[in-house]
Amino acid sequence: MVLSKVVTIFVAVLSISLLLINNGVEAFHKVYPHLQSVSAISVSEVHRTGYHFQPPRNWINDPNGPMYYNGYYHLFYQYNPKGSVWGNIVWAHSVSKDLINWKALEPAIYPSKPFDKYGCWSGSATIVPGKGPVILYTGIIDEKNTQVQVYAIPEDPTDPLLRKWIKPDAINPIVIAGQGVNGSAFRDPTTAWMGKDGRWRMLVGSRRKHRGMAYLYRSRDFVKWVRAKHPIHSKTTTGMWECPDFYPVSLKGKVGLDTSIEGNHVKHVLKNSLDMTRFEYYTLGTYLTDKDKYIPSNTSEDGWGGLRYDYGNFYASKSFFDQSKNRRILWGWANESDSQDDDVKKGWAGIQAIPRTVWLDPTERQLVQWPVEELNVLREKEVSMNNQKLEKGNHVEVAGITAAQADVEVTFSFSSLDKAEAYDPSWVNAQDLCSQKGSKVQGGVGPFGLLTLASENLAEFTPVFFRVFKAPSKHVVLLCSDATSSSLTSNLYKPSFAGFVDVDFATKKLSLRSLIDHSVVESFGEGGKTNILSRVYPVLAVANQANLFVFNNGTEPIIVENLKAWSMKSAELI
Ligand SMILES: *[C@@H]1O[C@H](CO)[C@@H](O)[C@H](O)[C@H]1NC(C)=O
Ligand SMILES: *[C@@H]1O[C@H](CO)[C@@H](O)[C@H](O)[C@H]1NC(C)=O
Ligand SMILES: *[C@@H]1O[C@H](CO)[C@@H](O)[C@H](O)[C@H]1NC(C)=O
Ligand SMILES: *[C@H]1O[C@@H](CO)[C@H](O)[C@@H](O)[C@@H]1NC(C)=O
Repeated sequence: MVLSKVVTIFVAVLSISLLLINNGVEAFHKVYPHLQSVSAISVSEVHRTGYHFQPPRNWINDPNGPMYYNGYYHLFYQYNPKGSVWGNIVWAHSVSKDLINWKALEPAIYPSKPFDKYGCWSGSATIVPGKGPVILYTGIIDEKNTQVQVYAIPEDPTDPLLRKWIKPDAINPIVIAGQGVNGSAFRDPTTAWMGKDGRWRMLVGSRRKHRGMAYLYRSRDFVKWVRAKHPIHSKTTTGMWECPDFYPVSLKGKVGLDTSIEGNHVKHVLKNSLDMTRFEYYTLGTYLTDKDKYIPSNTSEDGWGGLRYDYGNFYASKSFFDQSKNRRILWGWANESDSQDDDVKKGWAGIQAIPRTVWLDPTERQLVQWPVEELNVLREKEVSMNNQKLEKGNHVEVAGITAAQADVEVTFSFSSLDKAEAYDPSWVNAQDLCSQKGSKVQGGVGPFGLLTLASENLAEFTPVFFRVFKAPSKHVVLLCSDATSSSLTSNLYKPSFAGFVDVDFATKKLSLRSLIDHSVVESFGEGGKTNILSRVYPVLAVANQANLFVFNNGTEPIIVENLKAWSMKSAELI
């Protein structure tokens, strides 16, 4: 790999859009009319990922309609074919046999009808028995961003790649906002499920004033949809609910379930992406099928401080049931942490996180996620470290792999929790705590963990680390992924992302896996209980100048019991 590869792709046609688009009120649809149709002169490769999903150039956001059908995984995603900031959105389409290597097809859905003339926004796929795959998505019908729901099916259901999609005029749009529903806040239909009464159900995200909500619609034939009297769930002060996702998880084991499964052996998950905070949260709960109501469990906080799939940069996520391997898979979008001008210069923006298998933790208090097993086929050179002791202030290199494109799994242990720092009950926000107590603030038990994308002299590094605190009746564990020192470049968003980890300390061990990929560090704490994705843009720690270390900055000595790290091959994205 070379330090800075700049591949010239196109002779630029700098077409600057003269369209005057009203400035979308929602943060995510913030528009930069002067930038949205500026095509890339060249694509800067230095921070492009090697094995995360991203197209060769341009802007991407939400994953859409993921599914497995007739031997292929399909990933659609929001894509600007003309530039590297949001705008001109179509559904790009890629297919894969293994969720890691992808082949790009022509965009599947793009504005072509009065009901989607101003945009084809997010949506979901449902495989309807006897009918095949159906996509429901949000069409934009005017310059005021009025939203309706649209029905699309493959033109030729026998085409294994499902290349062409049609939107029958006779039935579309299938849902309009209707009485009492805010038509400019009415989007992102979910995958549908079938109730015991034989009727299909699906949700559409919305808000009423500041109350976030998911409207419920029912249909017998998937074409005529009627809104239920009550939303399936709503919550005050949470603002617009984007990209709701609603599905069952099994009480036993990691097996995933078809979205229509219900009963005593399952819990349900409701996830929403909060436009006001640009973070997601989910609750676990009970789906009362007779009333078509969802009730979050009393162990799940229903609101801004609730459980998160990921405590970093991860939004607009969507899951699907993979019937070929009986698992549920979660996709999420990670945006950039640089500026729009940087994105225009580098010619691309946005990646998809590595798809994750998701299941219910045996405690039934949270979900657990883990990168799909197929990722392991990209592992090549392996190095390991065993029983390495780390005293306070030590950092030891994990040498011999391509540290800018790597996968590392490590288990740390320690012999006592006595030195854990006292926990102050006012520390309820993990991210604030991490920004106060970064890797440079020495502690008792921790901070210890990995220094990823580190330059040799640690002028740049992104630490991913644990820190253990002692509260009156338990220990509190913090996992941080701190971008503060990630780059010598100023003018970047460098958050100290963090989450608490629900740990049973019987063993005095903590485990961590990090997927390191040039400008992304995607970490899974304690087997996937607390996960954090960070986007970072080092200038020194790039390509073969990047290093990986283990470190400890707490007084309690830490043992690296077992560490395995791999150089990762690049995925094929053609
Ligand atoms: C309808 O939604 C839009 C977009 O979120 C918002 O600006 C507007 O205030 C909402 N209207 C009402 C009455 O809540
Ligand atoms: C939560 O509900 C369960 C029953 O479902 C009950 O046993 C438990 O005490 C409740 N916990 C709290 C904190 O209310
Ligand atoms: C460990 O703490 C010392 C003292 O604050 C600091 O100089 C050093 O940078 C820290 N190490 C890391 C990896 O943050
Ligand atoms: C990603 O970019 C950062 C920096 O600009 C913003 O602060 C985030 O709000 C944004 N996240 C999403 C989901 O849009």
